[in-house]
Amino acid sequence: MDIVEKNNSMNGKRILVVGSGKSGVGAVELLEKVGASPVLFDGNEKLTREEVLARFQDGTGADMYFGELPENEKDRIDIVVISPGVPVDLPFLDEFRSRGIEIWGEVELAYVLSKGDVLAITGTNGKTTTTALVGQICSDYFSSVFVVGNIGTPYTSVALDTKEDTVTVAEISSFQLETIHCFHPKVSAILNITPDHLNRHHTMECYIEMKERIAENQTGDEVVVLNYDDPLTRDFGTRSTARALYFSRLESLEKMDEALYLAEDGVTILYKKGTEITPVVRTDEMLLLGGHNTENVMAACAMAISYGIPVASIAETVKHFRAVEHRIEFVREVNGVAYYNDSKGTNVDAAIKGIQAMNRKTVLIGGGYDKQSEYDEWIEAFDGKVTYLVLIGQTAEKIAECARRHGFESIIMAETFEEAVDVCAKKAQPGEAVLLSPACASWGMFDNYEQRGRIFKELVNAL
Ligand code: UMA
Repeated sequence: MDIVEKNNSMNGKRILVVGSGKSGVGAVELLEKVGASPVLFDGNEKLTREEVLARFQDGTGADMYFGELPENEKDRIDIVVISPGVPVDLPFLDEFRSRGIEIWGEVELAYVLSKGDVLAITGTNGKTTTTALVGQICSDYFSSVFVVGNIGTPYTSVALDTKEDTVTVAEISSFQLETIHCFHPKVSAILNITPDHLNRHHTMECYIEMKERIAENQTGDEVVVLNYDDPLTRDFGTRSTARALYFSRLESLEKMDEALYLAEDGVTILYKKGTEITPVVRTDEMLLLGGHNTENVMAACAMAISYGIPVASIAETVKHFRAVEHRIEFVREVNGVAYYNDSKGTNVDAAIKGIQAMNRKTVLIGGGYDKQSEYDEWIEAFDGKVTYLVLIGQTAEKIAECARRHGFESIIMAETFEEAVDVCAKKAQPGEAVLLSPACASWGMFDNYEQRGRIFKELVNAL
């Protein structure tokens, strides 16, 4: 089907869009542009037409219903397009199904109305970083690139701007994969699969099945990039219709015909094809830190190589690519000390990843709002790397007590955030790092973690 036919097939159709968030607004705007008659429905009865209208850049003539969808409206609908946050098993969707009406996701709608190739990424963790990186690699090499999906920009919002030579890089969640039909990436990736969103998908089997759908329309000459270190994604490679291209951070895959893995030096990412082995980039040249980011970079490189982008161009982008804001984000180097903003480390698990990612001695800023967490595992993860723990906020005393219980005594209490950054600058030696990764929410001192991270960067930039 070419784009004109696809557009025409929407023309004059009455399409129910469910959910009035970003995806719903994107879908309605797109449908109006292709001559369809969208009807917007949101289950939240508290919403008003004015409130929802304000979310549209150029207004909309769409009929809107909140809370309840009138029976007579149900009879007039040709297709239903749902937002990712809308569960597929809602009873009113079953009613449409029993009438033979198709339920599409917003991603499916965007896909059928788009041109060019799609590179799609899913996985439980690392999707956003990998998507942003693949997007940057593509933007540095091709002229027309869009980065869309779960990362925050609805795919529908760019669909009509795509051309035959456009590359659309899409972060696709399991929610979005539940409602695809034709969606067919040229190259796809599943980074890892660990339990998540089980309230929505009910069982782990269903969650895995949804993730695997990313490759269901791909053919044997197209590539699905898979993590060899994850038993679930490794297993999928033996069943997928697409050709599996594995990457591994933990094992040498030199016996495979084509794969990405680390060289014996532990830092050089290699790409092997046939008898040829090409060094792609060294992890110690990258601004992205941590084992999890090495995996994200390997996946991004594998996708880009499969899509025909030269290794030299990929390596150049990877070396300069900064983390997504507030996630172990490199800020700057001052007097030989590297400053990192991990304000997104709002809980113990995330903060453990933060300190584990540091490859040198670190002065660590922690503390904040008290969520009644226990900090033992975090302190244990310091692993001799933390030279000083600088504490702020409501939890400072509780964390200090916990640290002392674990034999960690190099604690400095700071009254203000400014004082904390100041003391870090004084204590950190050249060659060391300063890391803001507080293991606590920001409330009490800041509006949210974004504000905390931004103020940290301002203070660091003023040093
Ligand atoms: N709604 C209903 N009925 C329901 C459930 C929700 O009408 O049964 C309505 C709500 O009242 C609300 C609207 O749907 O008005 C919200 O729709 P949505 O939850 O799909 O949110 P969007 O604003 O459209 O954002 C979605 C993604 N949200 C979810 O998947 C929950 C965003 O991912 C994504 O960035 C955006 O589309 C653009 O593609 C966010 C997310 O949390 C970041 N994703 C999950 C994750 O990353 O873990 C999957």
